[in-house]
Amino acid sequence: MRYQGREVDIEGRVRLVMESALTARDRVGVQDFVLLENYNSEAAFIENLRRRFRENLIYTYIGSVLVSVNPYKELEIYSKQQMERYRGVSFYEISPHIYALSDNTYRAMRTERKDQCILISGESGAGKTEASKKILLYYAVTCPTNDHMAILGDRLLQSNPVLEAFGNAKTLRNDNSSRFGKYMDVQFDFRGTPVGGHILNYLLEKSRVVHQNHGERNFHIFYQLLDGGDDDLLITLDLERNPQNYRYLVKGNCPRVSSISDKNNWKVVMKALPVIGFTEEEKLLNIIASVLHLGNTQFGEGEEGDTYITTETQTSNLAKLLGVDGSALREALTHKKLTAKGEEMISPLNYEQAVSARDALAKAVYGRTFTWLVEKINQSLALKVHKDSSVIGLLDIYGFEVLQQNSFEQFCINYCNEKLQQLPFVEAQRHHFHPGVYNNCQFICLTVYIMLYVPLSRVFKCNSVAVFQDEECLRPGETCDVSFLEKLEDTVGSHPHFITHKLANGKTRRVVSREEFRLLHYAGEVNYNVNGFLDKNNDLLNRNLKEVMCQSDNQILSHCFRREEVIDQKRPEMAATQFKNSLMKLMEILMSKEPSYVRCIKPNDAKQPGRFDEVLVRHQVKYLGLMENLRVRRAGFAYRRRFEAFLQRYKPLCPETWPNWHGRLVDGVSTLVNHLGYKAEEYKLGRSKIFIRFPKTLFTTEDALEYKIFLGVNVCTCVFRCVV
Ligand code: AOV
Ligand code: MG
Repeated sequence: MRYQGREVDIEGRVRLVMESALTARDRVGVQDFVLLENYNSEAAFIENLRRRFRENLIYTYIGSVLVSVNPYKELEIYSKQQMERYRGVSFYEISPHIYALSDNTYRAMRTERKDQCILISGESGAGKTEASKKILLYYAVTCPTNDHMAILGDRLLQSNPVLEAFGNAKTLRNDNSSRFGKYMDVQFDFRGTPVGGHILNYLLEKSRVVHQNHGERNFHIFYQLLDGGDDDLLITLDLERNPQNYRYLVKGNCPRVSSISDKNNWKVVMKALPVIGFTEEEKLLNIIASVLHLGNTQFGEGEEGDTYITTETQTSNLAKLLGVDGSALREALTHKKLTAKGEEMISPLNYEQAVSARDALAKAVYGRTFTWLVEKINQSLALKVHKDSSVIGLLDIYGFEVLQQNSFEQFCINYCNEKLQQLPFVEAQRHHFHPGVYNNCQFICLTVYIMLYVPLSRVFKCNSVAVFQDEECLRPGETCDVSFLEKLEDTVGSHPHFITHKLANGKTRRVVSREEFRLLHYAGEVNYNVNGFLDKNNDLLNRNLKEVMCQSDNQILSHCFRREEVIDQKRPEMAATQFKNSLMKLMEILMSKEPSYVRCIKPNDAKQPGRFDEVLVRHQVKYLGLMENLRVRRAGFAYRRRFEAFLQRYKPLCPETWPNWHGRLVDGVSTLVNHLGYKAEEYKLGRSKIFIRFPKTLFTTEDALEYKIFLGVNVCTCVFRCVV
C-alpha cells in the first residue's frame, strides 16, 4: 500500500508511523500541542512553536484549532501538488496545514450537512488575510467544478485584489493592513461545487482617506492609480504622477513601500475588475481622482469670517469628475443649509467648518463607493437559492491594534476583536455543558475566560458605550468630547477595567492624559483619546452637500447618495451603533455554524523572516488564550462528532453497523465503539454527539478505516490500537 507517497507493506507502514513520530518530535516538536508531554508549561508550548518555526513549520494544531506563525517569507508549501496531498486526507495523518483545516471543514460540511465557518484571529500583521486567501484558493482549485462554476471560482478569487486595493493600506503594523472587516460566505451545492458567494463588510476606516499617521499611507488604490495608470488616463483625470502633490497622500510622509509594487498591483486590479462583472471602470476612476482633488481644495477666509475656495480651477475639474454642478458644489462646500421654523436659511461656514465639510464629503464619497463595490461583487457572486446547499463562512477582520494615539477607529476594531474572542468560549460552553457529558465539569480555565471577558462585555452591553454616545451626539447644542468622557466616567467609572486621569488616583504607572480613557482589553491596555470621537461617531455630511451629490450624473454616486436621504428627516444611526448592531448579527451568523479556528501569531514587530521574539509571542499566546485552549482540550474531550457523522464514517468497521444501522443513533454509536474497543475513559456520549478525549483514539480509528478501505475486508482494528 502507499503511505506518504511510498510503497510499503502493513508492517513497514506501522514502523514508519512510529519512527516518523519519534524523530519528528525531537527535531521539530509535536505537530499537535495536545501531544506535548508537559502540556501545562507555557515555556514548553513556546519552545514547541519556536522549534517548528525554525524548521519553517509554521502550522501546529491544538486539537482542531490551527495555530499559524507568520513566516514573513514565501514558503514552498502552497503549490497545487500540496493541495492534492491534503485532499480527502484525515486531519492527523499529515503535517498541519491551512489546507488540512480547509479540507476538513469542507468535508465536515459535506458529510454532516451543516454550515461551517472558519474564524481567523490574531493581531494586526499576524497573517489573517493571507490565511483567508489560501483557504479560498484551496476551494477554488480543489472543489469539483464545471465551466460555469469555474467562472464563479475566478470571481471569488478576483474579488480579493479589488477589495484589498480599496480597503487595505500600509500601517505601521502591516504593509497590507485590512482597514475593514470581511465576512465571506462561499456556497456549495450538494455535489460540493461552489455555486455562489456573499460578502459582508464591516466599518471601513474612512478617516484614513483624509488623514494618516506618520509612516502610514492612504488606501492602496490611490497610489496604484498614480503609479500604474497610463499617461493618457492621468491627463483625463487631471492628475499628476507624484503622490506628494496630493494633500490626502502626504500626511504619513510615506508615498512608497518597499514590499509593495503599486504599478503591478494596479494591473492586477484592472484585470480583476471585468472578471467580477465590472463595466463602470471610468466612473470608478473619476471617483478615486475626485477624492484626491477634494483633498487639494483649499479655502481662504473672508473679512466677515466667511470662507471662499482659493483653488478655483481644480474645483471645476472636481465638479466634472463628480458629475455635479460646479457652482452648486462651491456653494455647498462653503455654506450650510439650515431649516428653522419651516424656513430654509443659508449660512456661511467658517474656515474650520469648510475644511471639515470637505473632509466629510471625501470620506462619504470614498466610503459609500466602497460599499457599492462590495454590492457589485455580491451581484457577480450571486448567492443561489439551492435546496441542498451549504456554506462555509470565512471571517477575516482587522486585528487588535494599539497605536501611539488610539481613537474611535481603534475603539471599534478592538471592541470587534474582543467580541469575537468570546465566541469560542461561548461555543465551548454550549458543547461542554451538554447534558450528560460534563456533570463534574473540569472547567477551571473557563473562569479565566469569564473573569477576563465577561466584565468588559458588560461595560458594552449594559452601559453600552455605543448607545450612550448616540445620546451624547443627540443632545442639543454644542457637545464636546470632554463631556463625553465625563459621562463615561459617571457611567462605567467603577469598572475595574476602565480608567481615566481622574479615576487613576496614582493607581497606574502609565500616564492617562486628561483627554483619554483606558480600557483593559483581553489583549492588553489601550488608551483612547476622545478628541474627535463624537465627530467620527456622528459621521455627518451637510445636507446641501448631500443634495448636490444625489444629483450627480455619475451613476455610482447617484446610487450611493439617494434622494430619499435628503428628504428623510430621520437621523441616521451613529457609526458605533451601526457597527455594534452589525457585529451582533455577525455573532448570530457565526453561532449558527460549526466553527473552526485559525489563531495567527506574529513572531516579531520588524516584519522580518526568521525572527522569533519570545516576549511578543508569549503575549499573544496569553491573550489568544492558547494555553487555556490546550488545557480544555487535554482535560476535556478534544474531539466531538455528531452521531450521524460518526456512524456514517466508521460504520464499515463493525459488522453490526455495516452497511446500515436501523436503530437509534446513540445505540449505533455505542455498538460501534464497543466493537472498536474504546475504553470508558476515552469517550462520552452526549445528546447528539460523541466526545472523544484523546487524539490517538481518533488516529487509530482513522487508520483502521483507511486500512479497511484498502483491504476491502473487515480487519481487527485492535492490531492498530496496540501499535500506534
Ligand atoms: P493580518 O491580516 O493579520 O493583519 P496579513 O495576512 O496581511 O496580516 O499578513 C501580513 C503580511 O505577513 C503579509 O503581507 C505577508 O507579507 C506576510 N505573511 C502572512 N502570512 C504569510 C504566509 N503564510 N506566508 C508568507 N508570508 C505571510 V491586519 O489586516 O493588519 O489585522 O489589520
Ligand atoms: Mg488583514
